[in-house]
Amino acid sequence: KAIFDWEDPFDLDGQLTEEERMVRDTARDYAQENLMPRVASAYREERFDREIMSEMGALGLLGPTIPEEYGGAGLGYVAYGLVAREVERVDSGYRSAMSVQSSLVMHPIHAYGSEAQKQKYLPKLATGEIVGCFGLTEPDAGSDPSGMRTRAEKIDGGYRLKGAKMWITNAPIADVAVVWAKSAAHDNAIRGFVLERGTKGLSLPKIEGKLSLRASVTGEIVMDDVEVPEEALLPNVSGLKGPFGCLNRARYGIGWGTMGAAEACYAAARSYTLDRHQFGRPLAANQLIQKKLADMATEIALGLQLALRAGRLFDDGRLSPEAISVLKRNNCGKALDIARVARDMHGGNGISSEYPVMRHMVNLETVNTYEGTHDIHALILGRAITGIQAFF
Ligand code: TGC
Ligand code: FAD
Repeated sequence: KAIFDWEDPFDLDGQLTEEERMVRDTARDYAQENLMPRVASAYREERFDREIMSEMGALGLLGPTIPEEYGGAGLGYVAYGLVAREVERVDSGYRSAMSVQSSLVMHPIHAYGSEAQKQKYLPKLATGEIVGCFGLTEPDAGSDPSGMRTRAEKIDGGYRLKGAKMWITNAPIADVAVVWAKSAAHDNAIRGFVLERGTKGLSLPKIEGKLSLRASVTGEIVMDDVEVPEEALLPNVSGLKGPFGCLNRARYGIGWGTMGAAEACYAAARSYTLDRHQFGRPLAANQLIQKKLADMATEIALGLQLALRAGRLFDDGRLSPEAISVLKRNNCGKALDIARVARDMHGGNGISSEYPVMRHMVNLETVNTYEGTHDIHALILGRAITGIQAFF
């Protein structure tokens, strides 16, 4: 009979192209050899090592779907997802840094920017020479970004921006910020602007004291009458579909990434319960423990097949935003459940930083919230299924 592989029961590996496997192996080797040794102390100290961006850039892991002429690797979305999975197998915070740079900064510049903006920013973002962040959320506009207060007003030769963005991944280390604002000169439509660090009135302070995603740096974008030239405007998109076009890509990547975190928790729970003895036998010899492992294996296998199918549709131009909501919502929720159960299976050791499970668990609380909360994605799906808007 065919052999059951506890790590890959449905032969995901066999469904990948040779190029995709190569990208996956590059990301896995890098993440295990270079990120894993750093993560426990980075998490304890609430530290993000800036050089990680340059290291990822050197391996082609930043903006992998951006064409080679702009410094990207010109790969497909399955390859991008595989990178997210390998990086998040170590920590959701490292995947955050990577996916913000790729999907939320490089993508909008590539999709909506002028040729000059593409030439100026993309090659440096691809190598990690510069870091970007993405400002949509505000203190009073999270799930409902249409309620944003940030304003851009037309001035001679450019725009003046005023407002504040909150909970912004990478902001404190960012050289550039893609910021969304209502523009008076464009009928108050939401428009994108590329702001550069050092511009008068722009500050990017760090948010301290997070209990989740501590190996990722998060901050604010404060715009106190920031004046930018006309060339800072992203010319080729107007309205919420601009930021949402970026979120589609990041949410898709999270669908893969969260499965990496779930796989790490599943593997840790399996190995811990095989090694640890209570009542004279391994914990893994108990039916309750085996059921938990069986549930994890099942949800991970389903989640990965969903992610792969989504990636193939994305590469084919046939993945709807609502299907991305199914992927983001399911895989975040299931990964969070798996991490909570894996934490429990480690007993007291499960709360120690010597084991990865509690770190993954508290990280996934953020991942379940950002890029559209679990319930917001249910409402997006509810609207698509019934045709009835239930947000308000
Ligand atoms: P709605 O009326 O639905 O849409 C407004 C316009 O946008 C278009 N649109 C989309 N276009 C492309 N892709 C999508 N997914 C789209 N969703 C909507 C839509 O067609 C329409 O276009 P047009 O031309 O007709 O104007 O807008 P709404 O205000 O009713 O939206 C409601 C809702 C809940 C769907 C939306 O606001 C939402 O998704 N809220 C969640 C907010 C969110 O996800 N924020 C994420 C912030 S970034 C972040 O968290 C980064 S974390 C990164 C990390 O560290 O990894
Ligand atoms: P709220 O919108 O206030 O939601 C609070 C609760 O109410 C949630 O449970 C939500 O599901 C529920 N809720 C809201 N509306 C409804 C409704 N109509 N019906 C039922 N329930 C509802 N944003 C960026 O722009 N860029 C970034 O780089 C970024 N990085 C982040 C990094 C971290 C660590 C965190 C924590 C957040 C980040 N975010 C970023 C912000 C993130 O996208 C928002 O936190 C998220 O969209 C939720 O918004 P909120 O926090 O304002 O919650």
